[in-house]
Amino acid sequence: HHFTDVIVRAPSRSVVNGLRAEDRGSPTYEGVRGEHDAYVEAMRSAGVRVRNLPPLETFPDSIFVEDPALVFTEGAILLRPGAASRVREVEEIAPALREMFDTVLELPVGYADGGDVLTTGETVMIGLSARTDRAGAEALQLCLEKLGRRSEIVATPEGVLHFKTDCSLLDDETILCTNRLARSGVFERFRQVIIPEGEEPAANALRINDVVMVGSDFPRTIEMLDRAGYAVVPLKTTEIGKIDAGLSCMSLRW
Ligand code: CIR
Repeated sequence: HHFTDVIVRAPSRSVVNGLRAEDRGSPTYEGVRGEHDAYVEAMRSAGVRVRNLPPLETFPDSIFVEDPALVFTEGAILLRPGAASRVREVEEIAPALREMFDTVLELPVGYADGGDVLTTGETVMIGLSARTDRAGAEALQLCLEKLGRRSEIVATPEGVLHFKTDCSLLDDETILCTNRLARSGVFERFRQVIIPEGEEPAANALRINDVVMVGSDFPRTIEMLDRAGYAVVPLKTTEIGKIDAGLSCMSLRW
């Protein structure tokens, strides 16, 4: 798939209060902003148009636009995030999506975070997690059907925030993923590139057109992908990593 457009949202000062499963210290606003700026620059260099939405002080995690919505060339879907503090991010992003897409569907029931959704060439994989429940996943399958997309419901490993925390698509046949997710068998029909032990957060990489963006804190993953022939763009994710985020979380892409 060739991407032409992305949506991002600038971090708010409140980002220092972003949700985290385990407290390893808060990120700094300046640090997050630096990582976000570099990300936007890398997106532009990869050849996509970037729509940069304004920061929202009320929503510390709103920089992670991947979670309240899903986008496809065929249309967008407004989701229902599984964290109480993030539910109303949906109404904040809805106007931009209605402006940019003719078709905007709404998840009617249940909960689903975009971070749990991996779009591959053939199917859309929806991972059940603490944020995405079965009711939400099944309702999402009906929305996806309306957009002409096949989908399947899969499991996210215990203790992992989102399905995509542990995987990303390198190309239509190839998945980059952690060993713990590979072991579950969900990617049997793909070629699998396994993250080196100890660099698990590197699994949330992001392929945009000819490049693969990877967290710069993960040298062994970078070297592995480099050797495999991918054009790797290392980006700093140290600060957003403190609030459980990675590279895919900061954009919606189509
Ligand atoms: C949260 O817990 O919702 C945020 N602190 C991190 C969201 C990461 N988003 C993603 O993986 N798509």
